[in-house]
Amino acid sequence: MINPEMNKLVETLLEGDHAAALAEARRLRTAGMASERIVTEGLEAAMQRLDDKCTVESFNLLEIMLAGRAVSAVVNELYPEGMPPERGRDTFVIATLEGDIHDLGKNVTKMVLIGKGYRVVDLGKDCPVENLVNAVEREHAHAVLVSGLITPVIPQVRRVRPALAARGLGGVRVVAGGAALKQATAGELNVDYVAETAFDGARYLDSLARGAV
Ligand code: B12
Repeated sequence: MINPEMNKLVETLLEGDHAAALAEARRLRTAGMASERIVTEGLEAAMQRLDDKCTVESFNLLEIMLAGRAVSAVVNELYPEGMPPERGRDTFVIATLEGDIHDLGKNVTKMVLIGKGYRVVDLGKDCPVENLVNAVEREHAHAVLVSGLITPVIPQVRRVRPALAARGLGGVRVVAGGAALKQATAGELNVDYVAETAFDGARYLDSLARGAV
C-alpha cells in the first residue's frame, strides 16, 4: 500500500521520468519530509512495483533501466555524499567477472539495491577475481555479487569463495545471478545463493541483513 503523499514520486519513478522524479523528491524535502522516508516509502515502494513487472511473462528492459536511472538520480540528490552509515544498510561489491563483458543485468541489480538503501561498490565488467577480493577487504563488504551471462565465466565464479577464504574473508556471502549462472545450482557454482532476478537477489540480501539466513 503506497502512502498517498508518495503517489507522484512513485508514479514518476515508474515512468522513468527522472527530471519529474527529482523535482518531486525536492518538493517533498522542501515540505519537510525526511530523506529516510522518501527512500523507504517512495523509492522502495517503486522498486516493489517494478518487481511485479520483472517476471518471465512481463519484462521490459528499457522500462526497468529508465526507472532504475530515475531511482539513482533521486538517491544522488538525497545523499550526494553516498548513503549515510546510520541508515544501517550493508555494503555489497558487485561485478561481472573477467572474460564476460555483459553488464546490463549487473547495472539493474545495482540500481535495485541502491534504491533499497544499500551501499553498492561497482567494479564494472571483465573484473579479475583478485580485484573483487581486494574491494571486499577495502570496503568491509557484507556480500559479493557476481553477474555472469556467458558459460565460460563459470570457472571464475567458482574461484571467488576460495579466494575470499584465502584472505580470511570466508564469512562473506557470495551471490550469483545472470542468464548463464541461474541455470546452475549454488553448489555447482560454489556460491551461497543463485538469484533468479535482481529482486530475488535483493530479497535474499534483505534476509541476510536481517540475520535471517
Ligand atoms: C545484450 C547481449 C549482449 C551485449 C551486451 C551489452 C552489455 N552492455 O551488457 C553484447 C552485444 C556486447 C554481447 C556480447 C556477447 N554475447 Co551476448 N547477449 C546479450 C543478450 C541478448 C541479452 C543479455 C542481457 O543484457 N539481458 C538483460 C539483463 C537485464 O538480464 P540478465 O543479465 O539476465 O539480468 C537479470 C537477472 O539475471 C539479474 N541479474 C543479473 N546479474 C545478476 C547478478 C546478481 C548478483 C543478481 C542478484 C542478479 C543478477 O538481474 C537482471 C534483472 O532481473 C543475451 C541473450 C539473453 N537472452 O540473455 C546474449 C548472450 C548472453 N550473449 C551470448 C554471447 C555468446 C555473447 C558473445 C560471446 C558473442 C560473441 N561471439 O562475441 C559476446 C560476449 C563477449 C564476452 N566476452 O562477454 C550468449 C551466451 C551463451 C552462453 N551461455 O555462454 C547469449 C545467451 C546469447 C545466446 N543465446 O547465445 N551480448
